Amino acid sequence: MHSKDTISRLYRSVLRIRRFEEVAADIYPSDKIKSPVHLAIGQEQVSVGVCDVLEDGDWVGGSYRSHAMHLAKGGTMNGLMAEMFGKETGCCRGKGGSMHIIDVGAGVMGSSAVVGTQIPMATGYALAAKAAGRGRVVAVFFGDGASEEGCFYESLNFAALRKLPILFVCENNGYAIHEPLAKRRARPEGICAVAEALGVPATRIDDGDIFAIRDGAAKAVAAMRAGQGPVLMEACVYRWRQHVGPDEDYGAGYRERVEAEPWMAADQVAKLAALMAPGQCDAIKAEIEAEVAASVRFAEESPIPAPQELFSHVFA
Ligand SMILES: Cc1ncc(C[n+]2csc(CCOP(=O)(O)OP(=O)(O)O)c2C)c(N)n1
Ligand SMILES: [Mg+2]
Repeated sequence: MHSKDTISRLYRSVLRIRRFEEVAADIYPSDKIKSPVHLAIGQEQVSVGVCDVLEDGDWVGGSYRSHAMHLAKGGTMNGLMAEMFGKETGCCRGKGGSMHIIDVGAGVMGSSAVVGTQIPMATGYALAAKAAGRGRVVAVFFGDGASEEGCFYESLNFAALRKLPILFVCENNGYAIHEPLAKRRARPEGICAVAEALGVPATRIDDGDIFAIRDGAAKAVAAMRAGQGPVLMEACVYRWRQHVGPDEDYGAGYRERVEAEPWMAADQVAKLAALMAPGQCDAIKAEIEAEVAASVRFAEESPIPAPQELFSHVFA
């Protein structure tokens, strides 16, 4: 059983991400958002469940599909919306856009558009965290497709060998762009077995349940803080929208809407809402609508970066 506080905190966080992305999707055709968008609508609970058990000094890293991770870890909506608009007030001063989110103050080490590259980078952060000896941990989010990159194996092996405090979170939505797992792996259900073979204990949550994700992460993080080394969590979820872009794509020829329906029926936003008092839900909804609307105004009213900004915060 989870406390009322936990339920309302999780509800607020998943709904906040859902509404941010729905509004961003509505704005997208206007061309005000200056980068491609990869939406996590339907998958928000993975970031929310994991980040719920992280602390301020812990780090997260992710892929191009990382709005949820940023907001769940404590990033501001203003900073993220302005970043998507390419504005100076964005969390990367307009240089990163939707796919390259860095927010050091919120513990977001970065997100990367090159599939899988966040995994070795996060492993390096975990090595640094272990050397610093302050009990900090790292969670790295990546897709099922990324688990087929060579650097996934290298990183897991190194993390297991050095007992690094890193939670590898595989967000398995069953597809790499349009290619289903069964066309890519001889053993589509073998991601955890691969991790175990490399010495990384692994758990699979096959129904996208936010409480199972949160509790699994809590157990893993406690073990990591106690020096027991890395853990892999495979969380099965479903991407409701296109791989990239604001729309649904059930007519695109690679999947049918009927496949999505059980996942939509098990929507975690609705599930959490049903566990709360109606008045409390309405109050949270109203606050979130106001926050999203304010972030759009903030992004619209913010200046575009001055040309000289091109030369700040770059190595060469
Ligand atoms: C190294 C590399 N190879 C290929 C691509 C093209 N690409 C972009 S997203 C993607 C699919 C990745 O799927 P997955 O890891 O499951 O993440 P999801 O998009 O489902 O969240 C591919 C192949 C890329 N960006 N980088
Ligand atoms: Mg995928």
